[in-house]
Amino acid sequence: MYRISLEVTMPANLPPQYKEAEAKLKSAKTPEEKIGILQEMLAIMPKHKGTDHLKADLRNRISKLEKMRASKKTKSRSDSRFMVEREGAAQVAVAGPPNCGKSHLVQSLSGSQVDVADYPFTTNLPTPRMMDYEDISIQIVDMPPITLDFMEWWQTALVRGADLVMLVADLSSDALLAETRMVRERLDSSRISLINNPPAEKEIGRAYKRTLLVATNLDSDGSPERLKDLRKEYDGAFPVIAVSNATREGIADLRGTIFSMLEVVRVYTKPPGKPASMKDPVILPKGSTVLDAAKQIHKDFASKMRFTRKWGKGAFDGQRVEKNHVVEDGDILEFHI
Ligand SMILES: Nc1nc2c(ncn2[C@@H]2O[C@H](COP(=O)(O)OP(=O)(O)OP(=O)(O)O)[C@@H](O)[C@H]2O)c(=O)[nH]1
Ligand SMILES: [Mg+2]
Repeated sequence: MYRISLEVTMPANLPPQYKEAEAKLKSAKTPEEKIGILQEMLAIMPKHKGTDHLKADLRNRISKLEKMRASKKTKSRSDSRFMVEREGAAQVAVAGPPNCGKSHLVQSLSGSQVDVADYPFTTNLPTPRMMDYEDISIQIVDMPPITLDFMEWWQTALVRGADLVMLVADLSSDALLAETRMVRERLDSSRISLINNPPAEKEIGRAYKRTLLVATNLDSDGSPERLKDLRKEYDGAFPVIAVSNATREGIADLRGTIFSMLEVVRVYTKPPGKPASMKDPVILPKGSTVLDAAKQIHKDFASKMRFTRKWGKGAFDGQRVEKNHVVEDGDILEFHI
């Protein structure tokens, strides 16, 4: 039987949100719930030397809880239903009010079946599906609806950890503006801001998540007027894309928008003198360098690298590039070690 201590000595300068999270931790029951709260506490912690010790302690407790989860597989099976293992190039969380077409949208994007029904709260567990985009795949995670008084603890953790949020609004609903505000308000009370560009000053412990607003039911009566209202409220705040899950209008464009909003680049590698492997590119954040790409392939690679040749944008074929050269989507790199 493992016992995890919940007591920690606190440096004096921790924000009040930390205390709140710590209080929640005391009443948390499952390891998954505790891991979620500990991760939140780590995010809240100010970054300075005085908190190094406490951070290490939190990480240690997270890893003990994770081990505990792994060793108690049968017992924790019901709880592991709430955890989503990341897969593919990125993870997108789907948030929205009840019955707005979230699951149908995930089905349209992924081509695989999801529970869709004409009543609220059809989805009650995280449901990951893979969406193909050109030569990569992106994980889209369907979730239960969010209302002012309904959001599970694990939904907060999932949104916080996602690379992008798809906020879904229903163009067949007269209440779409109020519903969308409600979802944002609920997330906001869990210290999650849906944004397009990160603010200059960030609040400690608050997650700022890039968001794409997807309006479903473009095929419904009155959708043009409601879309106009939605754009009026959100243009400039988030990109707004309208789709129909019934006619599939807008779905192909949405795939491209999701990829571009992830702000990642795909880099391919080739051994000297051989053709490049155009499968399974390395996925890196935009602005990454040749050195970042090398590090991702192998930790020894970066230190042993003598020089690199590149095929791609902004270089002639096979041009030697420096370690700090910024790579572009589609570049092929040939590392010489
Ligand atoms: N005509 C039309 N119907 C849609 C569209 N999107 C969703 N629907 C229908 O709306 C109903 C609700 O869709 P779901 O995808 O289950 O909604 P949800 O947001 O996942 O609902 P919860 O999981 O209960 O929150 C279903 O009957 C869908 O077929 C659309 O773009 N056009
Ligand atoms: Mg659903």
